[in-house]
This record gives sequence, C-alpha cells and structure tokens, in this order.
Amino acid sequence: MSFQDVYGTEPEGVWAAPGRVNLIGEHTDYNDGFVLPLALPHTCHVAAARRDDGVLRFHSADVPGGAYQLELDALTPGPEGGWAAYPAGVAWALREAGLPVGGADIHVAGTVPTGAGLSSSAALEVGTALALGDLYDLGLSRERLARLCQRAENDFVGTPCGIMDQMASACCTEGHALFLDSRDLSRRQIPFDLAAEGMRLLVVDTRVKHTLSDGAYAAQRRACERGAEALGVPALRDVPYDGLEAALTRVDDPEARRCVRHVVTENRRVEEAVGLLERGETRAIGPVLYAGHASLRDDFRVSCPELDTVVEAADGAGALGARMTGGGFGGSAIVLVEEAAARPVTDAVLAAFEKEGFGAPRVFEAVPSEGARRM
Ligand code: GAF
Repeated sequence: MSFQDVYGTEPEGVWAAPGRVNLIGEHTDYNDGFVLPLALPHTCHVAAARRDDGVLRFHSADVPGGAYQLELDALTPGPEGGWAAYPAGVAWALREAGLPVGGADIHVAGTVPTGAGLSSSAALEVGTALALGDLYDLGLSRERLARLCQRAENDFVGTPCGIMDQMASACCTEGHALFLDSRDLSRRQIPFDLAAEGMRLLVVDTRVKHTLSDGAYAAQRRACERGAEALGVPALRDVPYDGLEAALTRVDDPEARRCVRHVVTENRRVEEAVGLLERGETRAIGPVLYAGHASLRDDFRVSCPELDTVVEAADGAGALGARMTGGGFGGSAIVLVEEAAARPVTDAVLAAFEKEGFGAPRVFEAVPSEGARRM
C-alpha cells in the first residue's frame, strides 16, 4: 500500500534513510570511541505530509495492521508503542528540544532487514526526522538530527544505544566508510571502493533475531561504565592503548576488565583500519577484522554460535577477514573476500550452517551507499 492508498492524498515529499554495517569499532560508541560504518543500499522510505491538528498518523507497508494515530501533546515515553514508538519518539524528541514540529501523516516502507543488526530502527528514526525537519523547516544539522534520533531511542523507546547507527544513516556517503569520533562527532569519509580493487564485502544475516532492548546490551554498557569508574576516567576512550596492561591491573571486576580490554583494543583497531585504508592497503584490514571478532567473542562476549560459525567457515574458505557486526547476540556478520572467492566462501558458510543444524542465513553484498536524503 502507498501513502495515496492509505491517506487518499499525495505526500508532500519522500525521504530515504539507509541501514548500515559497521566495518570495525563495535561497542565503542557509548564509550566515546571510534567507529567505521558504511551505509547499505537498503533504506527506509518515509512519505509524509503535514497536518494542522496536532495529530500524528503512522502506517507501515511492512507490518500487518501497522497503523497508529497519536496526539502530539499526549506523546509519553514508554516501551509499549510497537514500531511506531520510533517515529513517535522522534516527534517527541524534536518537541522536547523546543522545535516547532506539528502533526503529520507518515507512511513508511523499507528494505532494511529488521532484527538483523543492520540498523533498521535508526533508518526509521533518521528518515522520520529528516521528513519532519524539512516539512516544518527546522534547519537541523545532521549531527543534531542524529542526536535527537538517539534521544528518541534512549528516552522514548527505552533502548540505551550509542550514536553510531544514527550518524551512519545520516552522514555516510556513497563509496566511503565513515570514520566517526563518537565523542565530538568529528568525522572523515574514508574511500572504500572494493569493487574497483577486486574485492567484495558480504553481509551474512544469521537470522538469529537480535534486539537491543532485552537487557544484554544495557548490561554490557554498565560493565564498561564500571571499568571507566574503576580507572577514574570519563569514558573508556580515555584509556590509552599503551597504558592498557597497567590499567587492567587496576580493574578488579573481571567482567569490567574484559570490557576495558575489548574497548581499548577495538579503538586501536579502528585507527589501524583507517590508516590501512588511507594508504590503499585495503586487503590488510582482513586480519584486523578477525581480531575484532575474537575480541567481541572472548572479551566482550556478545557473539553467538551462528556468528562464530560464519567467521570460522569464512576463514577456513580463505576470506580476507570476517567479524560480527552491530550489537551482537545474533544479527549479522561481514565477510571481506576477493571477488573470485565470494561464491566459494558463501557456499562454505551455507554448508557450515547446514552441518550445525542452523537455519539458512541470508547472504548479500554490502555496497557502500549514500546516507539519508530527500528523494
Ligand atoms: C548497536 C547500537 F545501536 C550502536 O549504538 C552500537 O553500540 C552497536 O550496537 C555496537 O557497536 O547497533
């Protein structure tokens, strides 16, 4: 169903915001650290038109019965909003920031797989914020827009995510990965044109549903905070790589200690990957990806048997690098391959899943695509 089918009029505009994969830099964003995501060609399309009665209507082409009608004045944070909590949370965050946003009819349709760790929620938030920002002429910078979307997710939906996914959806550009400092949101576009270099980046969606709101993500965040507190720093970003061994001796809590080690080494891996990409040594990021996965599996402990199987099978079949991507506990992995190895590596992953008795994963190519825009 289209906007016209649902609301009987044409929308004033259509906006698109992409999902993302993260090349490296996992669970570093809420520690004020570095990340290196790229936007997927998969997007959330938001068609919208203003209303002058303070009412928000939401309809989704993808969710059966996915229609909601809410009063702007009555928006209250809480977990029971279904999918509409994300766009409603954006309207709420804009108003909380004192911005003159009014009612709207909104229709969304998307191609970002949900629950796959590919930021379908951030795509929905960013698409909605861009639409409302344009319709009500709010003059939002991309940083402010991303921060407001994060606020919607943190304080309205109730998921304690960092800023990576919203910034990736809002700020990525075609043919690049986004090197982002999560502390001050300074960033650099890093050329990442694998096709030109004879390589491919595969995404393997394990189809193990991942959700950020089930408490495990929040528990990891708290362990990081305990680590920072034990070390007397504002965030784990402030622990220098060179001082890591000494720092670890000062963290008694074993869980926090493992988290400190992951975050500090992961920030280092992002800087290493950026350096390699900027020097044109793209193939050399492969081992950095494998090391990142080992750290997430053994230190941070957010992997799962399906994600480990992807990485082991890909490694065994000669992939350049592979790692889980996103929050973990399911979701997707990425695999960097020579073009000619894309098929055999994919077959090896499929065979390994069958052997383990896992459901078949979905495999597709990640082409670095443009960030959110008006269509
Ligand atoms: C999820 C969160 F939403 C991000 O903010 C980030 O923390 C990521 O998990 C892990 O790197 O996608």
